[in-house]
Amino acid sequence: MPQPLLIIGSYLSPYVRKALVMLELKGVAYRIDPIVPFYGNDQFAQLSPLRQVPVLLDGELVLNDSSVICQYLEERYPEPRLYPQAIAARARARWLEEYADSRMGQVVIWQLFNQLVIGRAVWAREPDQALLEKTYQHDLPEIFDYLEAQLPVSGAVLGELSIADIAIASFMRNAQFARYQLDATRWPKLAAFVEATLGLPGFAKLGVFERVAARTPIAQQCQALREAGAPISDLSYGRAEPVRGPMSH
Ligand SMILES: N[C@@H](CCC(=O)N[C@@H](CS)C(=O)NCC(=O)O)C(=O)O
Repeated sequence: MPQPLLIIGSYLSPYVRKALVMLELKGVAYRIDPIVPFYGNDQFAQLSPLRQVPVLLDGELVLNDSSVICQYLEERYPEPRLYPQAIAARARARWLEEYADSRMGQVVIWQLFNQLVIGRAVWAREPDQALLEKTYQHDLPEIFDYLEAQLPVSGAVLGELSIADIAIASFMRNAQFARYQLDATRWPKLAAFVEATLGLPGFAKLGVFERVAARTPIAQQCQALREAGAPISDLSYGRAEPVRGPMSH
């Protein structure tokens, strides 16, 4: 019998979330090895030369990078379509995904979520208050202004649900985990978009496991997630102590 796909990476990573939402929406069976970033063992480093999650294993195939993985899932499981059919809209979707991965990755993940959550939990490091101030006052509003200008009054950013919505909403979810309150009077379209997109069944199902991961100490997460019904793999590429990868801040 063919092995189900394996995703390596934590439920709390927005890059992992992109791939999981694709799998959920397409109804593809998978297993997950929910290692927290930095906790990959030597075998993980061989699969992921940048020591980053997600990694997708499909039989002998090893894929890195969430965008590569999402594109692969789209081509391997075309239904329902999650990249727009029209060439121009498809290119716009890829740009919005890239904007989320790069700029939202830098600000929402490194400058907010990692400062407030990962820095403390993994490295026992206190947040950089000057950086947080710049993030709240300048960098996040600049991102939200841009997204507000891209969004329609309601519905998906490009009219039909696509990788663009999945990517943007995946990063906004981490802002929520960093307890960021989005001002719905200043960014009404973005606030409505976040609520509607994160309420979709794919995101909502994952939300249950995200909350378990968020409240459980790292060493106990696998067990807690298994008990909560997550499709945890038998084998893990995890290790007990964190180690920085070549791309780490
Ligand atoms: N371009 C990569 C970025 C993935 C990424 O930055 N993952 C983070 C977790 S949110 C990670 O593994 N960080 C560990 C590190 O950079 O050392 C992708 O799209 O998959």
